[in-house]
Amino acid sequence: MSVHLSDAQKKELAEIAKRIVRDGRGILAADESSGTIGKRFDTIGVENVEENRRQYRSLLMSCDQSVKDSIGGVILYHETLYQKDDSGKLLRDFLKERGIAVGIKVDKGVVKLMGTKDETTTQGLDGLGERCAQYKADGCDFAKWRCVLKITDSTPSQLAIDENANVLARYASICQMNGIVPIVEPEILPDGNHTLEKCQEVTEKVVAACYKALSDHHVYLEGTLLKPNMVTAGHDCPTKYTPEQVAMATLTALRRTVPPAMPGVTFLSGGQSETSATQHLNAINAADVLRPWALTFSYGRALQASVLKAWKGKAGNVAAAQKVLLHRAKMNRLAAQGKYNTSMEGSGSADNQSLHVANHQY
Ligand code: 5MM
Repeated sequence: MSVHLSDAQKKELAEIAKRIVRDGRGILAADESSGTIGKRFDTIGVENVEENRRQYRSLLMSCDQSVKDSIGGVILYHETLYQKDDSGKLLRDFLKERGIAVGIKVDKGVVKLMGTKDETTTQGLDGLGERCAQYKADGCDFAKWRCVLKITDSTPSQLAIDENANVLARYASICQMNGIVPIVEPEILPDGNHTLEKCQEVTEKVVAACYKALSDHHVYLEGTLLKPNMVTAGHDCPTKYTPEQVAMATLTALRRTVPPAMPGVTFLSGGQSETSATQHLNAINAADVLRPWALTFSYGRALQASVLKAWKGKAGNVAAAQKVLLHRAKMNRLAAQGKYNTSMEGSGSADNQSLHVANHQY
């Protein structure tokens, strides 16, 4: 007997996806695995132990109610889904109360592809159906799976493009069968000295391959979100491009490859500074071209860098750090509506330091 999503299942998936990106809302990617959050904590001298991770994630989740106007979903790491604040309240319940969708990172990291120049695929399919069913029962609405591709003279190889597209599609189909909206994240790393044009060409190839695979796997596009890189020049490219050039290259690549049935593009920040990530998002939404999807943010570093700096691991700084989070979330919501201007930053804490981590794959 063939397996299909019922109309009710499709309706539920489409509603979750639309709800996350409605009216300029975006996603807080707080799903750093324990190794990755350790790198973030290193920058503020905080020890990477479970208690500090709990304190930090409590700060993020218990932010003022008004955060719901800017954040439609938060992606959690497994550990956080079951953590409680000091009063014994589950952190995920803060999100539920605010009407914010609960997301979960379900991939298990990257592994090398034999015979390639350090290229990778992402693992985690074994037992994914059971894990998704449990996450759904535990209140999750959506999931995230990240694949990584690299630009060099000889990469991404066709093998890496095809393999990563297929594993993303397989993951997406398993999520949907369990009532979970999959975020499809094929990240092309910004490492290298390649031009904006080269990144556009590779992004088009990679995203087109993803949509071919999603179609082959009968994934219901209305019940998915895409989390791509913006099209930017390589980190070491000597030519600098304006936000408008980045916006047009990004929109051109997406308009050529992403079906309008897919409701929302939720960009990763990829090591851009907080202010660049916001400026680029604004330029994308201010461009005078047809944009059939919501174009918003799913930032990790670009929403948290100045929050971490304000917190520094001290209980007395929690309220100040939460204000910083609210501010960054609001700036990005405005950018997702094309209404942001750098003068809105005030004398606040926006960070214009690059957040680039070489070969960011962990
Ligand atoms: C690319 O990383 C994702 C978006 O973060 P940025 O906006 O900082 O680029 C992020 O969600 C990432 O996938 C998580 O931090 C999980 O990473 P690890 O490497 O711990 O799986």
